[in-house]
Amino acid sequence: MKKFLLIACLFSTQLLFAQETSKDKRMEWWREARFGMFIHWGVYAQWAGVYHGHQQAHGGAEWIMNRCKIPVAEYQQRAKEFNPVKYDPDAWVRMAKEAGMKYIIITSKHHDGFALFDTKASKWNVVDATAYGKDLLKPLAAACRKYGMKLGFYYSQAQDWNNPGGAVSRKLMREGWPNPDSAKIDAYTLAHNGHWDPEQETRSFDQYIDQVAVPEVKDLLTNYGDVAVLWWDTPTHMTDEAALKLQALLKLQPNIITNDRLKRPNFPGDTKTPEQKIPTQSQLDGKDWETCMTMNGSWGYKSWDHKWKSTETLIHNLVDIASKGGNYLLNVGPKEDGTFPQESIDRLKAVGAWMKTNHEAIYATKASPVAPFSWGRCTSKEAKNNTTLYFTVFDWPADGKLFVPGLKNEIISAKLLAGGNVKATSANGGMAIKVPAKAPDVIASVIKIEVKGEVANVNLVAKDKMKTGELD
Ligand code: FHN
Repeated sequence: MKKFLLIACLFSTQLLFAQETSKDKRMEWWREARFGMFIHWGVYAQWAGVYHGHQQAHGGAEWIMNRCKIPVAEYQQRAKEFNPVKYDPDAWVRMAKEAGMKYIIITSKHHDGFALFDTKASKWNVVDATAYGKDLLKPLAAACRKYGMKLGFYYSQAQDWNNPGGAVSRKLMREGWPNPDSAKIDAYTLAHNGHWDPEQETRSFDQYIDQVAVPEVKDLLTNYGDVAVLWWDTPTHMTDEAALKLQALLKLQPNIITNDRLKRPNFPGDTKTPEQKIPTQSQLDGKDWETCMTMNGSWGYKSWDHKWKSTETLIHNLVDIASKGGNYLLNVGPKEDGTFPQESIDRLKAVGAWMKTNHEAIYATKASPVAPFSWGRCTSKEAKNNTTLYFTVFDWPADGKLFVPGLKNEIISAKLLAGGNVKATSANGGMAIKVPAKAPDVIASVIKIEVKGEVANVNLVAKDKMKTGELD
């Protein structure tokens, strides 16, 4: 008996090891990528955050149908005019590539249920329901193949406000516009699981899963070549049964990576997904993670949101995330006509210019092994028994002096990625770096330092839990 248990134990350990190894293989490109583009696009771009002259009071513009309680027929009527004649997927992919991004995740279907692709599962798709009448994802997949860009699909598996039976996260009327019938509408949504239109309830959730979500995900995983990522979102009312049906489809793409939003907590997927925030050092537990973030305050295009993050913030975020071993999935919300907002284009270009000089400090790096310090961030790479450390300086020192406490490895070389040498010496139980008076880049300058041997990682403990999706 003892012998049997030992063999069973050995076998299961080996199985676990094999699973982990194959996960490592699948995750290889993703762990090296560090930077991707999120795209939130759909017919909601037609409203751009304005309903009958009212600025949507809360939430991203992609939520306008729910927040403003737009009736199904009215929403679909306007969608008939959706005609993004300036859509140029080749240009989109080039912009992502030039920004230094290695993958794109696009909303194939957001919570309004509108499919950006051709499907027989529902008429609520770009081919059947809009003036445009053509699959939007096919040419994007072709452009991604052309430029060696990985492509992943976001799919709202549970929430669907147009396909009957889809779940709804209940929001109050006042979060949309000051509708005089607010009290009546809120009472209705309370009694109807968040739904505001009887059209949404002519089918059960299980029927919706079987008749819409499952066949649509099957279409996505069959008709677009390699799909790098399936990005689930908001597991509102998800059941194990539904999650298992969707998960089973993933075998159509054996190398696919999935996130942790299919159903909580028992379908953890491959990646954690902190939203609009960068985890603190104490929340890191060795699991793969990706921060998704908007460039202004909205995922979908919102004409009146002008709170754009500065290029400096975006670059610092990217570096901060890489220094903690995560990926940055930065969002663009294209306009109704298919173009990117100019503010997004400008920022992508500026980040790309920085990446041109400094990408080495981002791609294929590992988290910082040294204790956090105030003047910047560190990423690392191991090579031939030695370690390369990249110190990205956010606050260039007026006196030309930087200090890394605790780093005692013998120093092999030190230089600036922008060109030019710096002097690094071991001193006072750490490493002292003497830099030129002027920063090569006012936003962030990278010092590359090679040291002998491994650098012991002092940042391993996860004391706090990482918070991920916003609505779960
Ligand atoms: O409700 C969505 C939201 O519109 C957006 O798609 C984000 C992106 O992570 N996810 C949900 C909120 O967690």
